[in-house]
Amino acid sequence: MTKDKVMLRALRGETLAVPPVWMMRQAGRYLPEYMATRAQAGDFLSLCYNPDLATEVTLQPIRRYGFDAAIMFADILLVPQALGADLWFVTGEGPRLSTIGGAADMARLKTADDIHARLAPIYETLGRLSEDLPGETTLIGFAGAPWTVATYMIAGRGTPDQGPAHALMQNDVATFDALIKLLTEATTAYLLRQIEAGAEVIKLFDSWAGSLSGAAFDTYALAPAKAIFAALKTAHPDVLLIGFPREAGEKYVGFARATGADCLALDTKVDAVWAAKELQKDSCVQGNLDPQLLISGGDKLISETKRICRAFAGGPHVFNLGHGITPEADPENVDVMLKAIRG
Ligand code: 1CP
Repeated sequence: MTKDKVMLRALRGETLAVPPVWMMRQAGRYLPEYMATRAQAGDFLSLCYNPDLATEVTLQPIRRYGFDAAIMFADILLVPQALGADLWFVTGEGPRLSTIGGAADMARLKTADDIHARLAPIYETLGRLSEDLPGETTLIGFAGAPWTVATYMIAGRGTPDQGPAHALMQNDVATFDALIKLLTEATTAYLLRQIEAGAEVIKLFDSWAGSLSGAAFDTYALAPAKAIFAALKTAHPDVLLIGFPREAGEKYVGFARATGADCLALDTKVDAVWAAKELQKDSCVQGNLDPQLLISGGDKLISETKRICRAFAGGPHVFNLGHGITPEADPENVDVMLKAIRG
């Protein structure tokens, strides 16, 4: 009876007395059971590509906290790897990739049709999760949005200001556009398979959307999201879609209507009262709680959690954080947050 899952009801536009709740990065290093399974896998990428262990870490926060949704364990950088980029993780630093600097590098990449063999374990993880999850828990699949994934592929790593990607956009727009087009196609193909494997909701992470402004935002954040969402809805009219143009500021206004997103994920900088007025009339909203509060805890965590619930009580709302929970978070503070939401 998927119709009765609270997460799906909220995403379809229902206003609920108690919002459904899940957390960005809910499977992760703040949980001792995650650290144990990751050690068993050997390293992060081996964990992503092991359906048994990826299923296990996805289920861990559901068992511990009873969240209303589970997000499959994987990473946005698996798509570049499936397209032929080299990918590795440097402990304590983050991801590293082979770089895209021009047409010759683009020519070495595969096409969107070629990604599925490499990504087959991810589809298998989703299949297992749709069998193993409790009946009331919604299964979320995801991908990075083309712009955000392109910033990593161009720089070969995470960057504070996405400088290399902006430079390529300025200096070699043909290569830049070809990369965005390839990523739009590959992301669409990847997400279609995720839905076929059991994902009920798809979240598109545009973590670096905030560094695009004006026409560049419309061309490289809004238009790709619109194209991807349209293809998913055409093939699977019941799928529910979450957009996350992080730090888009005023550009959040109209984003759900323009792209067809059923829900907008809000970063920590968005004012909740403003968002309730300007955004919630068009779609469900989720997010906004500062993940730092799950380190510090205390009365501030409770009052901020309740403030967000109050601000969004008049419309469709899913409780979530404004960005991922950090390794330093105290697992007991998550219980404090849940009690403040659910009473
Ligand atoms: O165990 C570890 O040490 C690895 C840490 C880790 C984890 C737990 C990484 C490396 N990725 C993940 C999992 C992950 N990544 C999930 C799993 C599901 C869940 O939420 O529980 C998801 C949805 C992501 C998405 C992701 N990866 C994003 C978008 C969201 C965001 O955080 O803005 C981004 C930008 C990445 C890239 C990435 N992967 C990992 C790191 C440390 C980073 C950021 C790198 C950087 O910018 O410096």
